[in-house]
Amino acid sequence: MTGRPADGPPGGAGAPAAPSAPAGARDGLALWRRMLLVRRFEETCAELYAAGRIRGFLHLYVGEEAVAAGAMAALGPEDAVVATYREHAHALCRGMPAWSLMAEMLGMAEGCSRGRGGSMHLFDPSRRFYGGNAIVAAGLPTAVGVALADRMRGRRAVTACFFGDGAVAEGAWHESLNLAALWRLPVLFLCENNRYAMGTEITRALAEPRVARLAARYGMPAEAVDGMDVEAVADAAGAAAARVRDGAGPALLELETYRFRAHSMYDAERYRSKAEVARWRRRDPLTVQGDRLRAAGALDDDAAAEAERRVAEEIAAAVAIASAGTPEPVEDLLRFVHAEEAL
Ligand SMILES: Cc1ncc(C[n+]2csc(CCOP(=O)(O)OP(=O)(O)O)c2C)c(N)n1
Repeated sequence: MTGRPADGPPGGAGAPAAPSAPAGARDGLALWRRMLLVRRFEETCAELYAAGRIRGFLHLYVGEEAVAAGAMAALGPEDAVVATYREHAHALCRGMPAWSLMAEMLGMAEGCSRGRGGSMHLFDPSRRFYGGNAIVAAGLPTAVGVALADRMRGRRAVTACFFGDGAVAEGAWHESLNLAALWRLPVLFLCENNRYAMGTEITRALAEPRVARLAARYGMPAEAVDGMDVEAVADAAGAAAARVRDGAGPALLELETYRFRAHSMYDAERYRSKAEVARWRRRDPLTVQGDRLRAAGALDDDAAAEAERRVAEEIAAAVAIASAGTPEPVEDLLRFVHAEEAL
């Protein structure tokens, strides 16, 4: 089969027992489960990459899950999302099925971008998910454009725009914040401040390393938030998104987080110490939320094991479906290079 199935897995066989949770849920256990799905999905991607089944670049989000899971819980289906090249978590938390992402990773025609985009270009217009983007800061002008289009069409929607601290040193970042503030566009800027842009530590790249302070100079409300705590992210994003949706203009959250793994699959990590990584690992967002749930009596060993089992099942089904997919036929290679109508 060469077509792209709308939503159900191709053929139905091997369908996940539990489909990916829809975006927008706001309950502590659901947030923890969503982070668990992202973590295990990416661990599986790392294995498939090592086995040579995923090619090209692969940037993992391990350690940063609270940001995507928490922020996405503040959005509804009418809102739009623009992500970066480290966007598996954003896609999963937006409710895209794991199998369509996995098929994309393996370069199959059934993948969410027909196997042409790979890890860095996940896309799903049916969920208003306007993609990952390989170019640092390129999502910001896109997000401003989407927000402008929504306003011109009279839609009451927020565009959530994720980007890294590395994007802040780009001209496009400043142009986008300026225009969004000047025209009071409904953009929620979400800085995933993991302290490093590849091997460059933030204080070596930014004269003002407190991104929220920079954003405030453009006249928008901006605050720094603990990005290892999914509840803190969801609270801050919920409040900010509500103001943006009500027409108050753009806002920015600087989510302080950390990536536990290398920048991409190959990176000697000479720019940071093992002790620093170990220090941040003690604040693993899964542990922070898991401990909170256990203390409240909402999670125990049995429930955790059951959640692990369901996630493992969903991912195994995703890999099976993706593995049975169709590599793009050679005769189709020039399709979509130009709009179909133009051919
Ligand atoms: C315009 C542009 N310049 C340089 C690069 C090369 N590059 C890829 S990732 C990266 C670092 C980006 O760091 P950050 O925005 O903090 O995101 P993170 O990787 O930390 O999630 C750079 C410089 C690029 N992809 N695009």
